[in-house]
Amino acid sequence: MLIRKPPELGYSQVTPKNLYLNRRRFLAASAGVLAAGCGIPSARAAKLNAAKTSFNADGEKITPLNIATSYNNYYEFGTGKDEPAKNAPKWRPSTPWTIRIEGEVLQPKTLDLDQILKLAPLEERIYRHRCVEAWSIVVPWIGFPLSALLKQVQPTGKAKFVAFETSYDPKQMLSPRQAGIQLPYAEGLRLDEAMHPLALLTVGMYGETLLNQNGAPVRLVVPWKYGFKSIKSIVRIRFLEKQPVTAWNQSWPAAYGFYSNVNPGREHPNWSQAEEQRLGEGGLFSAKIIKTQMFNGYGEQVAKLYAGMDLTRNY
Ligand SMILES: Nc1nc2c(c(=O)[nH]1)N[C@H]1C(S)=C(S)[C@@H](COP(=O)(O)O)O[C@H]1N2
Ligand SMILES: [Mo]
Repeated sequence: MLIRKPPELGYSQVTPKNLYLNRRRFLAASAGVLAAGCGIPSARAAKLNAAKTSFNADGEKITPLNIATSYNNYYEFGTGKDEPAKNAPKWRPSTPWTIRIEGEVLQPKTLDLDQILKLAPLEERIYRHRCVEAWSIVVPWIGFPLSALLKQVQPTGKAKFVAFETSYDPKQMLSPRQAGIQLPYAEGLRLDEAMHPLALLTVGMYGETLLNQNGAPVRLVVPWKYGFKSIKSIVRIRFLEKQPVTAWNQSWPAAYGFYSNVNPGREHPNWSQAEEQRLGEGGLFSAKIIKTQMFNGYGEQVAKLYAGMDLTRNY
């Protein structure tokens, strides 16, 4: 009989038992206790297995981990690209981490991470990630469709939008004045966008739990929209009848629309969106310039959400 050694097991052979075990390890790490005796404190990542599924950015190189974890935006921890990686690791996410889901729903709920992780199997998805500031990365995220969480509460017939909010601790984070945007950080999606299978509720990247600077312990990734829609460290979700106020839209509506679908044809007031710098390619400390794709290359999946809409007006 052929006996496979563990290292030969591919993603497709990861069993529900593996996922369960890794969930437990994930919870141990996120709860701030030392994980399985290996001395992994909560600010560090712990291993997280997931099955690789569809929707992967085909043929594109994955951005080196050190770039994706050290060059990004998390304004609560500083407005410079290197500041989240410097300042966020000191932050201690509250334990247990909970998400409150309320608003236009029949059954409001507060779920902790343990309950959330039981809702659906974890998947690894390699997504293109395009910041409105015209840099991009390709990241193997780990999570499951946001819809699996949203289905837990029954939206009323009035619910048309979903609003998301990041945790905010003024003692450990910048003030709104220092950050230049309203805090708590807020984002939103139309209900059908939020239910789209590409919208990922994300708990890990590169095979491990999220680091604080990337939005630990749980964030959104909405790959067909500019990066700022992918809100980090979520504590509250509200179903609403009206379009919610969102942080960047509120600070500069002419530049940052509610939809903010990646659109090379619609310029930011200060720069073109036709091209992007793909970080980590083209040599050390440089980047490859590539053409930006409509909907960040996910048009085949999402264009139908916007049928009949003028995307220059609804930017
Ligand atoms: N709470 C919060 N979420 C946030 C941000 C932020 O400042 N605060 N920045 C956004 C922006 S502009 C981008 S490009 C991504 C960058 O981080 P990532 O590379 O980990 O996705 O996070 C998004 N989510
Ligand atoms: Mo961004």
